[in-house]
This record gives sequence, structure tokens and C-alpha cells, in this order.
Amino acid sequence: MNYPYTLPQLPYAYDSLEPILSLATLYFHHDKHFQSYVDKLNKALQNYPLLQPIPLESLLINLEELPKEIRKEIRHNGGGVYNHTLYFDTLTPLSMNPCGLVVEALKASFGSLESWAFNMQESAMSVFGSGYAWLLKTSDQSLIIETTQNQDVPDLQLYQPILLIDVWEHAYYLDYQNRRDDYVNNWFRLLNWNKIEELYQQL
Ligand code: MN3
Repeated sequence: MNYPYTLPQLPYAYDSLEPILSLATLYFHHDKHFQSYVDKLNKALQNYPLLQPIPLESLLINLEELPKEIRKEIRHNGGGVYNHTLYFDTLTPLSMNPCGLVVEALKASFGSLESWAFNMQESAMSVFGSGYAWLLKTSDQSLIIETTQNQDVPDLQLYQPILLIDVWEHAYYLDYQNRRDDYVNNWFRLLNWNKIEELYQQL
């Protein structure tokens, strides 16, 4: 991905994740919040032609090298674009059972799928304010969980992101209000295990 950024199409119908996530949640989250990160990222880069061809991941890895006056905008909105692309891509209305080599890796790293889900949920609940809980692949193919604040990304040089759960209130408040735990618990049922496997196998 690089400049000019465009909003990716939602890979399923807006009402297809109901009742776990409503049409209204998907519409505002994708078409309003995600769109706004795309627009603000383009705006931040519009007067920096030398930065425009650089892939988004490289911009996020090298934030400290960017001109100071746009560093914060790239961190917030570049992160927003990166994180939401992955978030919407790893969901599906298909009610899939966990499958693939990634499941073996989850068992090897966390003991069992249940134990992974428990840890993932605890991490998502531990984010104070806005942020994400991530599943990341390390260089030795094992899997770890990390949390980030706001629209920050994990260390993309060290880790391959496999999935993330958005615990910003905009991701769930219309459907769950203050019940973040119910949202997180239901989110597991929306996971696209084909996409997760593809990302796990990516070098
Ligand atoms: Mn979000």
C-alpha cells in the first residue's frame, strides 16, 4: 500500500456480521472512521512527493526518520489505515472453525486454543482506553500476544501481524455499550481462519 491511499471495499456485506456486529457498527466503523484515517493520511503526505512511493509499512517502521511536522499524523492515520485493513480482512460471516497450521502453532505457543483465546481476551480487556490486542508471529514461527495503544502498530520488523482486535469504543459501542468483554468474546466467532492461515504462512 502506498499513496494515494483508498478505502478498501468491505470484504462482506454490511449486515452480514449481525447480530455480533450490526450494520450500523460496520457502516460507521468502515465508511466513516476508516475513511477518515485514509483521508488524513493522504493529506499528511500530499506535499511530500519523496515519501509518497514509500510503502505504508516502511513509513510506520521509520517514523523517527519522518519530518517532525507530519510524524504524528503518519503515526495516527498511517497506523489507522494499517490496523483497519487487517481488522476487516480477518473477519468473515462464514462461522469458520479454527483450521490450518496456525492452529498447531497456537497450541504449541499457548498450550491449547482455549488457553490462547483466554489470553487474547485478557489482553483485549487490559487495554486502557483505545487500542488493540494483537496476535503476532515471531522470527522462530511461534506466536505471541501484544497490546498497543491508540493507532500504534507493533514492531513490524520483528513481527508478522496475524490478527488484531480493535477495542476502540467505535468498534463496539453501538452494539455492546460498556460490555467490551461480550464484544471480544463474540469476535472470536467472526474470525476468517483462511486469511489467518495465509498471514501465518507469509514470510
Ligand atoms: Mn477502529
